[in-house]
Amino acid sequence: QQSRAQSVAVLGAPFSRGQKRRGLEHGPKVIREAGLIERLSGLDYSVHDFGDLNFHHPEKDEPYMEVNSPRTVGAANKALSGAVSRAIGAGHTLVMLGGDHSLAIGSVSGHAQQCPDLCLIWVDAHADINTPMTSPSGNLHGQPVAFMLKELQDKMPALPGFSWLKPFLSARDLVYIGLRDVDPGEYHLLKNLGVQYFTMRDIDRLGIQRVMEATFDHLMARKQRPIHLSFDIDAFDPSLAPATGTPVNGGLTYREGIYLTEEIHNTGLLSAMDLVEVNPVLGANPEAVDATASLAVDVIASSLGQTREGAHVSIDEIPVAK
Ligand code: Z70
Ligand code: MN
Ligand code: MN
Repeated sequence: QQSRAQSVAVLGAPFSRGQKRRGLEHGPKVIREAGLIERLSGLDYSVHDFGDLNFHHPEKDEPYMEVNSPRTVGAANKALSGAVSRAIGAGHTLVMLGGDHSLAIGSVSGHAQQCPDLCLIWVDAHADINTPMTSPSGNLHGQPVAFMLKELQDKMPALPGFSWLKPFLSARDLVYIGLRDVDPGEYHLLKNLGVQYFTMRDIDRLGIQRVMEATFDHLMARKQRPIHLSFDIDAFDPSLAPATGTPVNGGLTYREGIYLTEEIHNTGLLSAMDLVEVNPVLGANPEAVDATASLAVDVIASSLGQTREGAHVSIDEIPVAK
């Protein structure tokens, strides 16, 4: 039914300068402490834990126009892009643990270096497609998609720290799921570019099953291609994922999120994924942090083939009675 890659690479990106709050740099640690490596090993993968990247932060990084920390974010993503490209080039399915969502710039671009025909499924409460000129916050974690899209090339200023990056993705190769907090400039861009997106309202109308069918119909209409899944934990309802910086009411249920990732696995095309925006400093108590980190592990395991049906570990035969 599905072709399962034999090896998964896990790469931590302890980085938070794509937004203003502290804590996201501890995301990889709490996701690992929630048992990620053990869970993936239990799925019959050989798991290569590449550890956490060591980011060098430039000392002086003045805002450029309204954008905060451009050199720091640019340099971190350049390093991440290279590491992701090498891991995928070595044949691994890549799991990137954030960190803030600006890291998708490096993760998706590194993936695209190896797989130029990839498509991108962005699961998030937010569209993260602001340009530096439309951004209401100056935070780069609200802008990563704008750096990727070829169609936005002439809308993007030359930001210090980003000269290494060329836009590499077409708007038609992108689908959003879970949107419910879209800025006016973002809405204009989504409509203008004709991006396929499914808001929480669309999930209410259609159900998650038809949303997933429509997602794959859109992306695979002409041919099958590798999938990059960029999963922001704030796509989930804040009752399930409280330890994150920008909770927005009315998010994915647990079952919608797991169905979504099961369907991604069932395509057999998942090539890399990001799990971002888990912020242990923002949990109201340890239980809130544990719940969010444990949810992150469930999302990753489900994307990589853990099933509710129980088929993910095969045994040859029922042991005979002694
Ligand atoms: C807003 C901005 C954002 C995540 C917040 C918010 C973006 N659209 N993304 N939290 N994960 O600042 O651009
Ligand atoms: Mn995001
Ligand atoms: Mn978000």
